[in-house]
Amino acid sequence: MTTAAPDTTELQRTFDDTIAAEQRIEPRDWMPEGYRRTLIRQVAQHAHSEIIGMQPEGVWITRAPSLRRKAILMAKVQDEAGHGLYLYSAAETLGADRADLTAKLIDGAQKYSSIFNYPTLSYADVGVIGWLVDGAAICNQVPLCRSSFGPYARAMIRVCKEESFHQRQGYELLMTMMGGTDAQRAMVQDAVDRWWWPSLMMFGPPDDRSPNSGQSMAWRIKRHTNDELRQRFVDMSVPQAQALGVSLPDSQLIWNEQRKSHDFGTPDWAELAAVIAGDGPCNVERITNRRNAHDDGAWVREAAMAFAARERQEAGQ
Ligand code: FAQ
Repeated sequence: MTTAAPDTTELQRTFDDTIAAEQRIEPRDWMPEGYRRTLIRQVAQHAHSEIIGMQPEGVWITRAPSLRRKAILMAKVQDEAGHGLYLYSAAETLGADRADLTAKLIDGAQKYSSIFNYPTLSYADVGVIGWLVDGAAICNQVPLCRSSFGPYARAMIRVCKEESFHQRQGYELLMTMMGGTDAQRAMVQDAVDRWWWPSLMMFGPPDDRSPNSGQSMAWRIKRHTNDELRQRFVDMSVPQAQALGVSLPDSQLIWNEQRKSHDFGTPDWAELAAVIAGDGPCNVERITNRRNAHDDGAWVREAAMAFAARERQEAGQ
């Protein structure tokens, strides 16, 4: 018996109508190969970012200044692991293989966010990562809760709830330090000076150099362009910096009454390109740590596979 080849014109029309009606594409629905590839690329990069993103703050767990700070930081870093796992699961619903994604991260075939290639030099960095890096992540990810692919959008809802806790803990830590000694205030300002520009770069290249934005917006995977979200982040951060009592390291940052937004300087796009290409201050360290952790965990994966095989065998008997 032969089955008729599916009519892709009809399938494409149903897909386009679903997107136009602001409904969700689900894993079993037909989707164009480009849509599937784009999502696997973005969701995998996002998952890798969460997993690599555990490292800059993770190194401070043993050096946290109090039991309370240690408990908060441990919870936050564990949350990032959880986010990575939801996102790898979302990528699996698109047909990606988890082991293959991990191999691509370790081999450098897939990217992760540039921001995690900068060093954390003092405990104030933990606060500034919470405030600025999680703040930027929220700004980027809240619109992704309306992304057209169901599992990604649903994962984002939970991720964003947890990221807001992360942002608040960072801000609260900075508030505490700003109410402390001159040396503590100087640590906070130094951390802000180092993390401000890399945080702006998290949103990606400017729109006229963002090859993926147009198609991703048309497919409603992305809901805003990189520059729109960067602007939103700057506008959100300026009053927070004022309340905190820190200055942002940008001499061109000024309120524009006409645009009802802040004008700001241009991030160093050459630096972003270099960090993405592997030449950031900590790229080698981050990937080496990830590779070692993967190798060290080989026996756990083998044991889990052997256990699952035995359970299957026993269930079949
Ligand atoms: N870093 O054409 P576009 C977090 C790449 S999670 C590295 O504009 P697109 C939580 C881009 O992939 C942070 N690569 O690309 C946390 C593309 O390369 P490709 C991660 C970057 O996809 C907090 C090329 O440049 N968040 O922080 C970067 O339309 C604290 C051209 O760019 C997400 O992944 C970059 N910054 O827009 C954890 C959110 N920017 O693949 C621990 C989801 C661009 O063509 C502690 N992702 N590239 O070879 C997105 O929203 C988008 O993928 C963008 C990039 C906006 C990142």
